Amino acid sequence: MIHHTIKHKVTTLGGFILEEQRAYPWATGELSGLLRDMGFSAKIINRDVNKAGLVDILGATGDNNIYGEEVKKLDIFANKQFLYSLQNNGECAGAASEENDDFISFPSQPKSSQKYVVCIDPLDGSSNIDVNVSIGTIFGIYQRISRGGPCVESDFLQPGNKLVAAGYIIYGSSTMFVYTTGQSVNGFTYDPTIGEFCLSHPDIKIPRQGTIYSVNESYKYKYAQAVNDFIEYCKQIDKETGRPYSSRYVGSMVADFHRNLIKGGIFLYPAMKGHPHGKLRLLFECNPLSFIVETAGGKATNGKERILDLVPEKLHQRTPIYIGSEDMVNKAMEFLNAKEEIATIGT
Ligand code: AHM
Ligand code: MG
Repeated sequence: MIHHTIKHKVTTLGGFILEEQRAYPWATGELSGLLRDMGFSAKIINRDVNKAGLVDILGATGDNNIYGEEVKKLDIFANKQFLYSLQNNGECAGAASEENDDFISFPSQPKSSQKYVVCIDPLDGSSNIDVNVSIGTIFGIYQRISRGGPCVESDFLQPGNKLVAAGYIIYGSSTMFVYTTGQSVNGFTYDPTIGEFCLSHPDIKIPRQGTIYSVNESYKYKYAQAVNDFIEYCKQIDKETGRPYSSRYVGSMVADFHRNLIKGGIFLYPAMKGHPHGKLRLLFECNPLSFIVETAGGKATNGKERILDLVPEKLHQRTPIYIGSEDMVNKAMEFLNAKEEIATIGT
């Protein structure tokens, strides 16, 4: 007879979500069900991302999304998969996706309270799909405001400080599911041999100060002088503060964010001439990651205000963002506050 020694306890994503729920005696399990479904969809997307080079799912569809950007087939697949799973979950009243013009209201189901709405970027970093570079999913969960019947737009136009949970999945050298309900940030690595996300990064805390800066420097000519001054600061030699910092920019926000969360660093996508609100979307990208970074002890601002306090006016609103280690974000703010021109850039 073969005896296998169990070396240590493995906590799966599903098990962890349940444990977290038990800590709140008043919890009804609806949020837990929603999070578990996100984990299930992540496994399906992971499967297809991994075989993207083998099947005809790879490549552009030729269509443009609502921003005029080319849509890759996997984006569409991921969008359909998450929306399908959310609709069938029964706890979700509706979803807004970066891939759809408008929000979707799910038909009400008997016996379900449909307390939540979800904002999702199903596959972020789409320009990296074809070239085997990390991509990700970002999601945020809110309690709906309207009661009963179909969702209304104001259910989705809530500031990030109202998020009840947020997370991301990174399809990288390994696949990870990282989420928070506002207490702690926990990361789970996918073990394909057992088909489970297993707790690998409990209670993630972002270092107060890091040594990485992430920005697309090729847009230097479009940034405000204050932004370029900060970038220059990152490159200066100064032993005491560990400068020059390392420049790391994947072009997939989830990947850049994840690395900086673990190692410490700052990611910035500033306002640019002609793009006064930058590129990244408040609801689908910036709010969920800001909720995560703050829970992990970091900071996120648009240059003036806390990202989580911004009240969205439209679903696809964009915002400049400075996100990461607290001291580094504060330093960037010092540069921005020193110059008035940031207020008028792009106008
Ligand atoms: P997407 O939603 O179309 O994938 O675009 C978002 C991505 C982010 O993941 C990334 O940080 C950024 O776009 C990179 O943009 P740029 O190529 O302008 O630096
Ligand atoms: Mg995106």
